[in-house]
Amino acid sequence: MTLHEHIYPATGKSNAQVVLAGAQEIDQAVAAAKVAQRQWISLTAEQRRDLLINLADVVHEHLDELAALNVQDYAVPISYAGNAVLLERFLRHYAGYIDKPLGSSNPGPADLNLIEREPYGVVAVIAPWNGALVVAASCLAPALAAGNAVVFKPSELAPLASLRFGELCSEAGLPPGLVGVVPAGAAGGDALVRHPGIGKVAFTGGADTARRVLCSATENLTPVITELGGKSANLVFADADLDAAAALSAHQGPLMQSGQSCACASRLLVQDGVYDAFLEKFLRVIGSAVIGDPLDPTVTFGPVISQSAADRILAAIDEATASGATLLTGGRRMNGSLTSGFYIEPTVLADVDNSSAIAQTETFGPVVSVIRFSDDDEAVRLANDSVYGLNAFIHTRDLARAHRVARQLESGSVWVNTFSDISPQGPYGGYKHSGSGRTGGLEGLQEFLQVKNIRLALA
Ligand code: TXE
Repeated sequence: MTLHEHIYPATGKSNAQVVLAGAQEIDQAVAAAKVAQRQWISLTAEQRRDLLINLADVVHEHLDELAALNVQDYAVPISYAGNAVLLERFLRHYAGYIDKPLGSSNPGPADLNLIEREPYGVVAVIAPWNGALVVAASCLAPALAAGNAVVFKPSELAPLASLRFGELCSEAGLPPGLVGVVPAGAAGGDALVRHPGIGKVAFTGGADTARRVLCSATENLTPVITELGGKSANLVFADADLDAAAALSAHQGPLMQSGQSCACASRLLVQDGVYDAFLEKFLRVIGSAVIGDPLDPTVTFGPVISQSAADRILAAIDEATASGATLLTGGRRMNGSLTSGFYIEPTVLADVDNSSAIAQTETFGPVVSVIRFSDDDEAVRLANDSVYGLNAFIHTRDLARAHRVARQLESGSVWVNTFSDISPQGPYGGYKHSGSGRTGGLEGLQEFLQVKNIRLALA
């Protein structure tokens, strides 16, 4: 294990010391999880259901505390306190599956043909820094509901809310070790993926890291589901409600979590006829963002995660303008009282070529690239011209067009006249380099169940 200084992005100063797990601590967590899983699966379905509901109740009682820890984790404004609420919703949703029939039987020629669904045993859930509680919701909740134990590894950059959640699991009465929270960096994460006691890995993070995870998982042929990055296209058609589209696009683009979201609508495609009118509204909404202390409930825009992230994002902006993009707003590190934090102005670039680096690479910061299009076919072509395929957004009053375009977009989720309001009722996940597998819905539960076919001769 190692001691890690956690840096608070709003001040650039340490706000906690965290013990990061090494291979030994990972091995201990997996061993404890194996014992706990046997206890867990020996309970009745009603007992497991009631324990998950109990955990949801305990999370509900601590929403404010978890929201405050989320701020300490990655300086997301307290006004965006949705992560813990989502965790409670997913826990309640998946608790509801536990005592419901998931198996089935098929007519066989002369035998009893049973299809049963069984847990993997111990599941490793690896979370990114920008939403550990969201990943606890989308991956840890269904894994538990499916009868697994979970070793949960939050990022070294944002371990605090997850550590508290681990304590709440004990308070809720879950068997000790059933949820093992082990903050760690790449080394601890790799030890977890390689561990022979892990039955399945649910990885959420960047595509480059996913490649390393998939390679390591081959050591034991451990199955992996991945929820990765995005470069989501946001299509504004001429018939859209421009005021609503501007507000949604600003929120889903540079403002929400300062653009540090896999669902960030970072490529804004605007139809020719409304280009100027829409941009004026869009820039006005961005200009109304309240930038400041994330603990101030009126603040809607905070810093990026680290000094290195700030440097990376500013370099990407400079490279884009050097390549011909026009800077419409932003593009600089904030100064004044915000200088010590990693604050970058909300940034909008126009005249962006869709084949350029800024349009093809996940920036993961408050930067949106604006691209014009003339008709539906060009909008679809531009939107699909990306290695990513996580989200796409459509703004139009013509729902026949919305459905026609949605069917052509190469992305796992399409949002029409709304923002990415992830919920437990719908499967969420990516096409192409945005990952495989789904979280949410019945699909999200089945990711953590193995299918067994039992044939019993009755004659
Ligand atoms: O990812 P990283 P970050 C994506 C988002 C962006 C990334 C940002 O689009 O690409 O996540 O999060 C651990 N073996 N999503 O910077 O660096 C690391 O410690 C095992 C998509 O954290 O890939 C961290 O816990 N683990 C998502 C985790 O991997 C390793 C929504 C991710 O780290 C490792 C949110 C290794 N070799 C963000 N190296 C969605 N699609 O829903 C690092 N880690």
